[in-house]
This record gives sequence, structure tokens and C-alpha cells, in this order.
Amino acid sequence: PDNRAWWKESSVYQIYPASFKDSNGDGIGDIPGIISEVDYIHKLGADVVWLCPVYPSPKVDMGYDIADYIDIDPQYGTLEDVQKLARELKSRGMKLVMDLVVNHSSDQHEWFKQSRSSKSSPYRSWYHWHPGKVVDGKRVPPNNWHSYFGGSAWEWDEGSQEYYLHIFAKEQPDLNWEEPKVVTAVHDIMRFWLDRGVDGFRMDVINFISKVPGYPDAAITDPTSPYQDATELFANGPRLHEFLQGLGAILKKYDALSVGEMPGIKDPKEILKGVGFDRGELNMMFHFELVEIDHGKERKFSHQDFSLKRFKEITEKWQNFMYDNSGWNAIYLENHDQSRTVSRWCSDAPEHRVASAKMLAAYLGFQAGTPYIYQGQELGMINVPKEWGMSEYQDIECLNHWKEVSARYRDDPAKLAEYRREYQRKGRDNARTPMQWSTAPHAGFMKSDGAAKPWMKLNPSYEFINAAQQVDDPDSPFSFWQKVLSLRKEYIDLFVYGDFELIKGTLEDEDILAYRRFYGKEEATIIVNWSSKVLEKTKAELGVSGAWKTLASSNFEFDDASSKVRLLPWGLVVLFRS
Ligand code: TEU
Ligand code: CA
Repeated sequence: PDNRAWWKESSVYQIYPASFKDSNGDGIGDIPGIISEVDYIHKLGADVVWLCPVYPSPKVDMGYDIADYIDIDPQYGTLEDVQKLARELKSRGMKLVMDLVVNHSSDQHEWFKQSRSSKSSPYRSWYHWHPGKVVDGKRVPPNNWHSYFGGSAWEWDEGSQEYYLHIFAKEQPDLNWEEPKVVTAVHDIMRFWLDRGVDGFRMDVINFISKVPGYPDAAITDPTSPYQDATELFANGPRLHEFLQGLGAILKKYDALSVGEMPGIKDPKEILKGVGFDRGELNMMFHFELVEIDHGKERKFSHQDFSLKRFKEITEKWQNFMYDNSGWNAIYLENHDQSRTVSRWCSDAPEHRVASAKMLAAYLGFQAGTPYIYQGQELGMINVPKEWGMSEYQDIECLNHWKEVSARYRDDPAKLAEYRREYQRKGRDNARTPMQWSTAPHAGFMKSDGAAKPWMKLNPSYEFINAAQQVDDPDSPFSFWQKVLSLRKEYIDLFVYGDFELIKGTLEDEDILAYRRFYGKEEATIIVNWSSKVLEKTKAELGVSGAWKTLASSNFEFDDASSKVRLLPWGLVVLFRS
């Protein structure tokens, strides 16, 4: 009845290869570097490693622009290195998941080079080509779709005299899944890796692969721009589930893990079809509602206050919906596209940052779903310093945005300062600084004997946030995460397969988040103080009267005898009874 599966009982550690560990002193992390730290990940207690793209790529978007799907970028290593990594993980009972980026390729992929070579190329139909429209004697793109990385989603190709579609950068042309050869090619790529010991895939924007036919205009949501957000015209296209079932058939043969990254879908009923246990599509999905909670009117780089009440509602909605419909959640707060949550939603002040990191681990780690931990999250890494200038930022999303607004608001320094604050709060570069291993030069990320420097500037916080100091410190965020992951294993019925419910007496509270998990006679209550305040509550309000066993706690005073509990800043408690 539980539809049990290995990928439900696992937790996943995500690696951003360029920034994890450099083995050869060129300043760029690599696969041999990862192999040298497999024991670290094993010690944390993760079961699966998800490797962000390591394929040959011009890296306009840090590898999410792939020039060859069945090889490894020499910067990161070789095919042999990947197989060695898979073996090293396997020997510790762990698994390897790769990133599959097949909504688009790089414009340097052979397929696209062929496709753009002429209108009669056999590869022409592999991408979305269109002659455009003529308005007032002028040639314009076929529709008003914007690119997530700025400007129109259509780029004019001088050579072959047509536009091609790119939902992301112009160097990331969208593959045309209406061409059956594209679908076959993707299936071949999957088998290639599965046959080489890879255990599954994280699938980049996989819900974007089916576009509404005819490329209709998107509704105007930003009257100040000629280009509009068209997500609804491709986030859940007419052939999506048919395509996912094609992928699912292969995944099933290999008993592989699959997690779809699915932005832009707010209606769980629709998307549930993609992860329903018996539908033969994907195992689980990343939704975006939590990580977009602080996006403002102008999307990501405009301000919106964080609301814990809203955060709780979204959490509960996805927990219950998946539970009630045999779907499965991928639970995450951080990844290579999100900033560091300690800084973003809690407090990275010296007196609060450790408690904040543990509180976030307790919020996330005891929910139903498969938890994803992004490198450095287990240490409570924080955002880049507020003083950093624009020259330290490297991400195409942020830099393109800056180019656009610094022209548009040339005479409005206050507005520009506001955008700068938003980059420091939410920019993707916050997650991409090198991993902080120790207080050694370059934070132990790379050797220090050569002239090379890390490809991206280190966050100076490595002096006080680093793995070497945390691994053997029982009070560290690392040790707390270790505890969370081992409790998930110890109480597998309860924490993996149990039901979920927010505690009634706390629904309206903007400082406290509390939830119950229950399975048969077993029951756990997780309470966190999402604030820097000291709070006092009655046990009745929190639903924890009577005798409970404490499985984990921090900054929290619970005593069986009294009727009250004290929640110190960013405190947490995990209670159990049966
Ligand atoms: O991200 C998809 C995606 O929706 C991003 O545009 C995301 O919304 C953005 O980072 C939020 O500001 C995936 C990858 O994770 C990302 O790294 C890639 O840049 C993108 O696809 C294109 O492949
Ligand atoms: Ca290297």
C-alpha cells in the first residue's frame, strides 16, 4: 500500500562540479576531486550523488548548454572518471545521478550546427525554426515570448534567414520534440549513461519540452516590455505526458531514479500525472512555489517580503497533494540556482547562523519526499558579502539582467542599488562560490602552490564556515544534518512513508512552524522557531502535551513536567512517541 521504492528512502547530495573540489590546481573543480571526497558525502549520510552537467560545453550557462551529450568535458575529466566515481559510490552502497538537459542543447552541438546550415538540412526539424512575421514592412519574431535570460525568445539566423526559438540564452536553442528523431536521440542518450553505471537523471526543465502548436502570443503581463512571459504556453504542453511516458519506459527497465525540474506549474493536479506512482512517467519533481515566495512584481530580482504563513501553506499543499495521490515530492530549498537559505530567509548574523542552519534542516529533513541537499548547505554556507562589486558576479542570468536595467535606469541610482541588493539576496552566484573545506589557502578547494586561482571568488566566510571545523563537532550544522539523515533511516515508516499535517494551533503564527508525521501508532512532532525572538508557548498550543521522547533539538527547552515550552532564537525540537 505504501508503494515502497529505493528512491523514496534515499537522500540526495547535489554537486556543482566546477565548485566542489579541484584536483589538478587549475582552479576548476573536477571529477577526480569529487572522487577524493566521496567519503565525506558518505559520512554525511547521503545515498545518492546528483552531478550537475559535466559534458563538453562552451559554458555560456555553466554546462546547461551541452555540445555533446555522450562525453565528458576535459575540464572535468574523462568518461573513465565518471565510471570510477560510479564504482566508488557503489562500493559504499551509494548511487550516481546525472543531469539530463534535453529541452535545449548548446548552439555548438553538432545537431544545431547542421540544423542551421540550411533550410534543407536533415537536422532542420530538430529545432524550432520560423520565418517570423512582417509588421509595417519590417521583419519581427513570430511571437512576443521573452527569454528567461533577457530579450526575445527568438534569434534571427542570418545564414539561413529564419528565427530559432530559445527559451533560455540564444546559445541554448530549444530542441523540437515534435521531430521523432529527437525523441529517439534522447532515449539513446539515456541508455548510454544507464549502461555505464549511472542510476538515474535529474531532468532540466523537463516540463518545457512540448510547446503549444502554432506558437501563439503570450498574454501581456508586463506592459513596459515588448516581450512577455510565455511559461503557460510550454510549461505543460499538449504532448508532455506522452513524452514523459517514453522516458519512463526506459527508466523503469533500469529501476532508475528520475526527478523532473518543473518550473511554472502551480496546479498540482496537472503535474501529478507526471509523478503519479502508476503512470510510468517520472518518480518525483521539483516545484518552484517555495523558492519563488520572495519574488516580487518584476519576478526574481524585485523585492517581496518573506511570509512564514504563506510558506507553511505551500509546504502543506504539496505534502498533502502528493500523499493523497500516490505522487512523490523532491524536497529542497537550495540548489545551484538558489541562494543560501540561512541568509535568504533566516539570519546569517554570527550569533544566529548555526541555529538557523539546523532549524532549516529540521524543517526540510523530516517531511515526506526525497530530500535534496546542495553542497555547502550541510555546513550552513551563507550568501556572498554585500560589499561585492558586479565584477565578482559571473552568472548569465544576473549579468544579462544587470545589462538591461543599467541601461534602462541609467538616471536612477536608487533603483539600480535596489537591484544590486536583490542579486546579493537571490542571485544564483550565491550558490556557486567554491566549497569551503577548511581554513587552508583557497579554503582547501584547490592546491595553493601554483599561480591559478579558483574560477569564482571564494566567499570569505570560509574562515569560520568550513567542513574541517564541522565534521567532528557534535554541535555543527554538518552533525545535525547527519542526525536528520540517520533518523530518516531509523524511522523509515514514519519519516519516509508517514502522513503529514501542520499543527492546528500554529497555522496563523508568523514565527512558528510546526508539523506532525504519523504512521500507525508512531508519531513525531517537529517544531521550529522561524525568528530571532525568544518565544514561550503552551504545550497544548503546539499539540505536544503529555510525554514525548526528544529525538533532536537545538535552542529549545522542553520538559515533560511543565505545561510550557521555550523556543530560543531559531530553535527546533523533534519529538517522538508511539
Ligand atoms: O533552471 C530552470 C529555470 O527555470 C531557471 O531559469 C530558474 O528559473 C532560474 O535559475 C531562476 O532564476 C534550469 C537549470 O537549473 C539552470 O541552471 C539553467 O540555467 C536552466 O535550466 C537552463 O538550462
Ligand atoms: Ca581542475
